[in-house]
Amino acid sequence: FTVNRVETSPIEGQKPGTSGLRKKVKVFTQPHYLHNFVQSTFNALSAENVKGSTLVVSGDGRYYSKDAIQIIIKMAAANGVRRVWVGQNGLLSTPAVSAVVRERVGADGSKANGAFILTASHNPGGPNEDFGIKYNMGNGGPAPEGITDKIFENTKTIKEYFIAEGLPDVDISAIGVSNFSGPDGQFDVDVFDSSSDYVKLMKSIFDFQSIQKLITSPQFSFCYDALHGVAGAYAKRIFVEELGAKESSLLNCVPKQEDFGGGHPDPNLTYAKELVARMGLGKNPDSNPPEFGAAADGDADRNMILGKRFFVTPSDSVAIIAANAVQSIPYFSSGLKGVARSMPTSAALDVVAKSLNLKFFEVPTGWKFFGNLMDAGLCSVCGEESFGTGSDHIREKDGIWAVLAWLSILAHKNKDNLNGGTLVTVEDIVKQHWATFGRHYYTRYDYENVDAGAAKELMAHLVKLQSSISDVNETIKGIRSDVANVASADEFEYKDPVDGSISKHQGIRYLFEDGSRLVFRLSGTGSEGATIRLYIEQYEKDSSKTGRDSQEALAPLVEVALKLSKMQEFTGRSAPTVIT
Ligand code: VG1
Ligand code: CO
Repeated sequence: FTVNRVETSPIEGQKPGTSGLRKKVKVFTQPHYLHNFVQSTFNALSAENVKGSTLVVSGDGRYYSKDAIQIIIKMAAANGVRRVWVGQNGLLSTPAVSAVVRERVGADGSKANGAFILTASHNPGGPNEDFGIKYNMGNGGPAPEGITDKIFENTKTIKEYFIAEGLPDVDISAIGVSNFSGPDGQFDVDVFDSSSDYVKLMKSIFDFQSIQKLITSPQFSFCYDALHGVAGAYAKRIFVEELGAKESSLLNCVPKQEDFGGGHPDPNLTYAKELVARMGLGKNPDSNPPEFGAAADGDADRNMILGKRFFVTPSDSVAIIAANAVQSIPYFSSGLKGVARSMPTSAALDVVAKSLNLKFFEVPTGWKFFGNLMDAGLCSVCGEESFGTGSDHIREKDGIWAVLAWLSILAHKNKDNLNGGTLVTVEDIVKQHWATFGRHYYTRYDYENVDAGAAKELMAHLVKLQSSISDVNETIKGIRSDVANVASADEFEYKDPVDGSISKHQGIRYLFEDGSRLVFRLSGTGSEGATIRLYIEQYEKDSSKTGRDSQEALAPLVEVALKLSKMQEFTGRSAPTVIT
């Protein structure tokens, strides 16, 4: 092939958000749109990560992925990349990409320098929905802000990009290496099995034998919903082939990835309706639900954990995993290096960290902030309230890992019960946790696709209020006299303890004297309008009061949040679009 230099000009709005660039497919398919972003990324990387490098390109298989992969292969070749690694059919879950970057060794001994992940994660897919792209570094984690800022700057000044001419489309459905030659010498495309590296890693972390004993025990029952996303392929390999789960325990695990069967591949109580009903919750609940249920999002980095008729909040989930990791998961048997959560995630993890005397970190929203801590050996387990949980085995959150972590805890707690004893259930584990550590009542209200100007005004209003805490407290007393006083209020700012970089404006916080919190943020993953996220949290230490319904327990704080922020006035919305 030869290298074609194509003249182009900047296209507005290519700023990567919380997790890469996400836009409607129609935006991505505009002339030069993807090309500009890919070239701007190559230009933001140091030369050794481009020339002669090894690049992973794959994703969750959503609409436009196959075209995008061919474009990126051709641009990689033209920019001097030595080899591109592609999961079969272009499929790799986000955690599997991270695992491949960190663990895979090519037949010629090569290791990956970085990856393009093609996904818009939990956003719907299809010709009228979302596509997305993000770049991950050689540690397997999302590019830090220093790099994403540079990419964005490059998109504003780009004049040219490079693309191979005479390089045929590569058949990504067949495993094997194709060789080509260009001006810089040889160029290879290596298509490999999408799940083997990931499965191998999981087997090195968990005790598959003891999980298998649990899953195949007649006392236990299991169900997993991939919401038609890329998790399906991994679920079949791991839960059915390795761990002996029944094929019928898999829901929506045959990928319909181009549009996820028309659904919204987000594992929460609103969008994972089928699983929720199967677990005996929500509308039309099944009468005989399984003991354990879980779901993933489109790219399989998120997880929702359910017990029989019981929902585990993600904030509790990470705390419970941290509290039980050393006893239940071989990978952690010599102890945890530390734990971390994103700022809006509840403080359930803080209480565990304190009691186990672990290092603890609070970072801004988005997985990229955990990577530095992990690379520096400061953090083993971390999580976000948005159904993200993971560990330092990779540098992305990991949906199937979280399920295996829960199965490990269940297997450990039930190791003597599987011959007819009484099963310790998911609900038992959570309630026991609350009894020991107290409960953080928690809920998140999302106002999706509101007018961007109105959302900004609401946020500005909340910042302005922070200048007088006594006025805020007076207002609150007028709304609800049974809510504690605000002790302090600010905008969250983070100084990375490893590289000293500072991230400002990471969410508006109101911190109450009794430990309650209200947090307001604008989403950085949407592709249309603005999404306001309101996070509400209240701590209850008294174990006789930890069994309440969370919406009921939080009602006073919710009322304060909505009135203080003038939510309806600014947005015209009387109710959120999603409550988790
Ligand atoms: C959301 C979540 C955040 C998560 C991010 C990416 O971001 O709140 O916790 O890390 O999605 O998850 P935002 O900016 O919309 O609140 V995923 O599964 O979309 O990669
Ligand atoms: Co995701």
